Amino acid sequence: MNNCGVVGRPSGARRPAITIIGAGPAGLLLGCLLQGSGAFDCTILERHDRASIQTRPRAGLLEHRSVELLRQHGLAERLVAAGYQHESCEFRIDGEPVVVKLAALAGGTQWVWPQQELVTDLLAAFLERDGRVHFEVTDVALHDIGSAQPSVTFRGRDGDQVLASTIVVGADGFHGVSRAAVPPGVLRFIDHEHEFAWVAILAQTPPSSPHIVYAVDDDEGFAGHMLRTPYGETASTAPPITRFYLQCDRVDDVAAWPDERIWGDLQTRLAIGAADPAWQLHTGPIVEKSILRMRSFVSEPMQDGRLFLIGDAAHVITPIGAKGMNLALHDAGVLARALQAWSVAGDEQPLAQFSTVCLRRIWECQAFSHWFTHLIHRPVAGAPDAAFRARLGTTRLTSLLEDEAALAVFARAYVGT
Ligand code: RFL
Repeated sequence: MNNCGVVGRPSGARRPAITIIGAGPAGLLLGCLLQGSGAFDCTILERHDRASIQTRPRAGLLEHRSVELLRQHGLAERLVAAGYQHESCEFRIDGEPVVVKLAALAGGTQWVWPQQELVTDLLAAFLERDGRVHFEVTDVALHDIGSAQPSVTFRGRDGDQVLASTIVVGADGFHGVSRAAVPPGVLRFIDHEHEFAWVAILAQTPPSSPHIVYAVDDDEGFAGHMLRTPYGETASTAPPITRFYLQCDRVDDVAAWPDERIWGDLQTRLAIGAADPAWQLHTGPIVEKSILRMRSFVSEPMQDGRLFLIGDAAHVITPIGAKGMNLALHDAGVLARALQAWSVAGDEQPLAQFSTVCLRRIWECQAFSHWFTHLIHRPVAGAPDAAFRARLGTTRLTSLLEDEAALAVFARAYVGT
């Protein structure tokens, strides 16, 4: 049984007022879908200013099905024109490269489209559809979410304000205020801290390969090369950017990773042996560096009364497999359809089923991401069984890469077809 306190069709001649907390991919897509239908009056509250959400680099890969969702609603124009399709990925096992033709195996492709670009597109579309955004808000608080008349208070440019709402949506990320507004005992939090961590780097340098590269070194661990701008000659005038990841110790501080150490470790772990002696790692100024300790978290259910949680507010996932932003978009799509069924036809069932529908996809992705994380990371050095587990990991990865049927299953889960 879900905690759906939404009963009866929204009353009165006025359109239902939807207050969305957070202008990330989840909140903005929901706002676009609802506002675009003409049946809702949406307001988004965002604690940062417009420029910072439009320039904050995070995710970069959109699944095939996310792009289809955006296309259906006229939100993929710039992404299709300026983003590019990601048709294969490469594994390097102790210097031995293997390219996996994802598009051919999965019947679709992922798209490289940085999160800040998607946020820029969605924000523009939301404003064009007459949605309202309050930027730089503080002191956001949710009230009476168990009643038929919830409200949200906040401090904005015009001082303290109250938004009487029909529905409140928490799209404010993992550290937002919405989840904490649910009374204790209603939601169950399922949490897992992984033994792995990354030094996550953004460097002003062109990609060194046409593919995402997952490199595994039995002794040193994982290194990743993720494209954020196209490989090779392009018409783009944007400065080239590449994301890199290096497996590190969970207790490491970023100070332990000066730039020289980062480039040295990337050289070692990404190196190709005899297969391509000419391959070179492109280097450049490191513009962002952080330690990312891997964590998985799911709230069950994702709703209480008139509050619905979407995106990272309800779940986080390890970045490997690139599912976080895609799950956020999926939640927004499911909630938009449920709210439309409720508003137009008075059908409460899709709203009552919102968490169940989203959680199915979330757990599929959690299972994929957990499996993939363990496949390409190596146990923390010094663990008594490190060598044993490292050999198991490499054997599993090699077996996968040699099995066409298993690779097709992997590719469909990875690409999201
Ligand atoms: P977001 O993007 O965190 O947006 C939440 C918004 O809410 C605002 N906010 C508040 N506003 C008002 N009042 C408050 N009290 C507020 N508290 C917060 C915030 O300012 C923000 O604007 O959540 P959303 O929309 O759920 O989107 C989730 C995605 O951002 C996240 O899952 C991904 O970035 C995860 N992720 C990746 N996902 C992918 O699908 N593919 C990837 O390749 C990928 N790479 C990554 C990632 C996340 C990373 N980090 C930094 C955690 C790489 C990295 C390094």
